[in-house]
Amino acid sequence: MKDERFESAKKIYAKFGIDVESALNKLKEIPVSVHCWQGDDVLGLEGAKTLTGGIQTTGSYLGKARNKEELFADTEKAFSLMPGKKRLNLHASYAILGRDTGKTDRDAYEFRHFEEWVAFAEKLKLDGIDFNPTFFAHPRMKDGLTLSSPDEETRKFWVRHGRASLEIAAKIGKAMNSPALVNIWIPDGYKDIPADRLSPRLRLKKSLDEILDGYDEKWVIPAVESKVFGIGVESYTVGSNEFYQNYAAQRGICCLLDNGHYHPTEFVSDKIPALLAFYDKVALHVTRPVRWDSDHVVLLEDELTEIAREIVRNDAIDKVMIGLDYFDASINRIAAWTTGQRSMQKALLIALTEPHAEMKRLQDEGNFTELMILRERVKQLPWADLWHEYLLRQKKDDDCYSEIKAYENKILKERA
Ligand code: RNT
Ligand code: ZN
Repeated sequence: MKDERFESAKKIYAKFGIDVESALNKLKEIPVSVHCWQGDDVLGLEGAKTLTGGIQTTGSYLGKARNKEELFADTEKAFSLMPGKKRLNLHASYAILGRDTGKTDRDAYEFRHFEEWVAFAEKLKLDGIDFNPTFFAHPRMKDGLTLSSPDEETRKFWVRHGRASLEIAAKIGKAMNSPALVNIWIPDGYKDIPADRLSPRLRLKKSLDEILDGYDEKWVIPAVESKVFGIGVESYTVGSNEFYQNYAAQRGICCLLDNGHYHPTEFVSDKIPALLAFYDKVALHVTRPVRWDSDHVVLLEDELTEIAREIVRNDAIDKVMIGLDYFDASINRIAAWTTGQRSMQKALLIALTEPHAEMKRLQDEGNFTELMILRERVKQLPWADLWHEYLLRQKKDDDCYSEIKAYENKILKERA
């Protein structure tokens, strides 16, 4: 029997010239790279007890994953509740070291330390794995610095980590038959007014050159992620927006935009088309900053929808690599994971079912009155009926709470 909600919505959309079947088919093929680090408050599998490097999780909801078995189980549960095509976004700190525990440091990690993750991603039939070197929460940070450190031993250690990460990622990309995005984010900066702003940036530039000296271009897509400030490094960030955009342009690599990493009146939705004018690819960390880079769970809000619109209406679905980056420890982590991924999908669905060509035409004709009226009418379109149908087809329940609560009662509560 045909679903009445969907059939009625289809007719309404048709009046706006929108083919909803084609939109639903596109939506399920847009890969979203889901971060592994929501499951354990970004602690990783190396035994870290605290998070350092200007980022922080807050909250102590029960059931945090404490080892690989728990993290695999929780990730699998969360992924089972997420519709659409998914990739896994891994950090190097999630290495599974086994017998190398305590012996092998980050500068000597190898592909084999991540093979279990590859098997896991294959088991879940994921689209691919993305990989992040981990330049934080580690004793080899010196005075809060890594790749920009004036201490040559420190700087070199982190260069080796970056190089090892690119090698690991190339093997992961090949094993998954899908190139891995390798995102470089470093916490380097100063709490108070620096005496020298240039030298750290020149050292970072040199370190990046050393890391990127010869990598597997077929299986690896390197990216750099800028930031405005972090906790404890409020006055100065070495890897600023201008620094990385120029670096990426010069080196022909990719910029990663995290929408928590700019001044509050700046919008990543506006930065995407600015970069698309110059770059073949743009990577995203989609998050929700509340007053600062707080990494709250992504919800369906105006800026999220605007980000999705810039991807869809610029025909950039194959150019913009969508990744999620948030970590809330104050609520059920599986619910946090699932809600953020579903919000991203909802925003994409909304963007896929708007009459962009018509609206662009009105803009070019200078018909701003009709554009305004159309834009407001488009807001009334019944996208929720399409979402309902999409979830039916994806065999997911809109109300995922009871399933998450059952998992919490059965599995998470036991982790006292
Ligand atoms: C930090 C950056 C970075 C991290 C992850 C864990 O501000 O956003 O991307 O959140 O790599
Ligand atoms: Zn980020």
